[in-house]
Amino acid sequence: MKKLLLTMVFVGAVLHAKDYEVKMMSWGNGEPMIFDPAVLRVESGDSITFLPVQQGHQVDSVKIPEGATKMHSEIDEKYHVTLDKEGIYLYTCLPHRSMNMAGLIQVGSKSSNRDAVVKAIDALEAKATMNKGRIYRYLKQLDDMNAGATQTQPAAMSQTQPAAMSHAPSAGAVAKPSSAAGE
Ligand SMILES: [Cu+2]
Repeated sequence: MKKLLLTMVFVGAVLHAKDYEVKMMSWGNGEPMIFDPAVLRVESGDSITFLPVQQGHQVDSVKIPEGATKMHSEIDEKYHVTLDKEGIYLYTCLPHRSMNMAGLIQVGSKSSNRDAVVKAIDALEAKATMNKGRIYRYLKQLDDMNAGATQTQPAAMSQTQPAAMSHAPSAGAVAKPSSAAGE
């Protein structure tokens, strides 16, 4: 019985992890050279899939939480990454770095590396020749998300939740005791 319970807890934890999709685009939301969505707030253990929906883009981390794994993809690669260190991840598309093609992901509720991220954003914004001010706007969005995180989310926000669990078997179905339980 203990084994069964442990199995159910484990399955529950795996089902909880979500996968988010970020599109890499030359044109999106009326703007050139953009990640969509460019600002995300996820939980530790969640993953992101970067989709090369238009050509010529990739992902490179600029600032990440201490101990986190750097992000790096090839151009036009579909790139999947699991984020398990809490904090803010600032990333960019290297070929379009000077056009402020960048994004922010906060993992968990801690933003302990925010100062380092702001410094890195300052450096990017100082060199930007296009879409100036865009990453500051993203940072503001993230701050707003964090400020609202303790309140009830508006109904419109809930639609941005990915349906990661729709194809997964239910915990009940997986946790059925097998006749081969060796106890
Ligand atoms: Cu790009």
